[in-house]
Amino acid sequence: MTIRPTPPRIPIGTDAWPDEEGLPSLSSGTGQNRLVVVSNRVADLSASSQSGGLAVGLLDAIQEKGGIWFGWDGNRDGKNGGPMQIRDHGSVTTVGIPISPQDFTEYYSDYANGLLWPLFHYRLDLVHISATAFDGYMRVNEAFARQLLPLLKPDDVIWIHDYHLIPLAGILRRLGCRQKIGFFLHIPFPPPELLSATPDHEALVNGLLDYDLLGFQTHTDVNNLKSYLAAHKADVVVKGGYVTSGERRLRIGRFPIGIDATDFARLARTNSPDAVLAQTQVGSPALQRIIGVDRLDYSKGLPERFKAFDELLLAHPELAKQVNFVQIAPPTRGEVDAYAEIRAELEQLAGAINGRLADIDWTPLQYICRPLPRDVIAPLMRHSNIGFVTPLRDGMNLVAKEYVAAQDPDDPGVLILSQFAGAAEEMQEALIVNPYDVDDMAKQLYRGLTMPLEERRTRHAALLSHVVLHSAKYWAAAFLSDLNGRD
Ligand code: GDG
Repeated sequence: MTIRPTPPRIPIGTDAWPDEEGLPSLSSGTGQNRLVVVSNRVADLSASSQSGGLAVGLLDAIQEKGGIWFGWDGNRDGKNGGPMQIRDHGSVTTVGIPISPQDFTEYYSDYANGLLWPLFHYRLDLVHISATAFDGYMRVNEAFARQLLPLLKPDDVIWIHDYHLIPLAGILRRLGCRQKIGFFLHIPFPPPELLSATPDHEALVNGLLDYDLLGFQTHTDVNNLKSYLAAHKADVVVKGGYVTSGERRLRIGRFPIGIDATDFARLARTNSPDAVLAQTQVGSPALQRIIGVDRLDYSKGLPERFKAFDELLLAHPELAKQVNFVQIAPPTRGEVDAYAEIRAELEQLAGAINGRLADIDWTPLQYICRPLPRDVIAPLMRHSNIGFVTPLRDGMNLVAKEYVAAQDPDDPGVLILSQFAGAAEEMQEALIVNPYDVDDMAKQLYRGLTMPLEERRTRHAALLSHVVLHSAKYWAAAFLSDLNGRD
């Protein structure tokens, strides 16, 4: 039987910062086996101080046992099967493999980001179907498997991450790999009727069934896979968290990812020169501030968010010069058309709002379309009255958790959170909104800006205790404990 680590009980109160001591040691669940993490991009450990929850949780886990982090080296002009970049960082070795320009286009741009990303975010309107893209996807997964295999030891535990690598376990098994292999999906898993919009749905789900443990962010995701199996796989038996498929028995579970809240709170309290400068530039301390921080992606609901802010100012003209909205949105995946389109739409909306309202001493919407350092973002979050987190669909959304961790418990801001973020399953004390309902989002913005201190404290205390206890470390320990318990 697998025993899940239990988070410690903590006192809940406005002045109590929950204590992480007492969390399960990773060794409680992972035995002495080496951990091999595989993700699309290999982690850049030299930049670990700037990294978020995913890297933190996984790094702790690999460092504890020793192991490998394996993935694409990030260059677009490599040669298939070319030399791997192997780097030792104490007990962790990173292995980066090259991919060719054709593979970059077919595997990464066209299939992973052009088909799977929109499909899994319920955006059938943005899905592009092409047979060459699927071939490229399978080809790169095969290349991952062939280059990983010689590096594996018999007792290794393998943890594969995300939608880029769904078929990897099946290919490894075909090549003779007998190690335990787990898979975690960071993004949503769609309902069966949406998934079946791709001709490859059966191949994708068969690929999932080659794992020993499948981890998802939410109950909704777990139930969507179960519904698919019930509708499309008559030979597969699902009972509780177990799935039997022929000779294979695997487990499906919900493992909501967390952050290192203690570290983020520390960052939020530091006043580095850049952080101070950023705060003075985004307005006088008397202004109330709304903040959004997202990769520039159509799944994040940014146009609706801008419109809600506009609506707030139309409904409450007295807020002129009293509030501003800072949206940080570093662009990603510029090579995919839909990303260029969302960028143009946001520039147009921001221009229209500022063109109508901005004055010499007030810029209502500051849309910052480039990355900022983490030690600038965290203090900005702390000094913002509203964390505005309204994706149209999101696997989890770590920004919601970071915003809560960054707050001063004695005078916290208010989190406004989309009902379609995975985080909403856990963070019901936020103001939960429908990200398509612009009018209601404007009303909730007003409610957040005028919320009494007592209510803010009560909501924040409940959110904070959850975010601290269900940390990145806890997430990794829970998954690996479950995977290791599989026979
Ligand atoms: C995927 C799933 C799931 C953002 N701008 C900057 C910056 N960030 C950081 C945030 C946060 C991270 O990036 C974004 O995390 P999210 O969870 O919001 O979203 P995705 O990148 O889409 O991640 C998501 C996640 O995987 C983990 O499983 O939660 O649902 O889509 O940490 O703070 N960081 C810096 N500069 C920026 O400008 N340094």
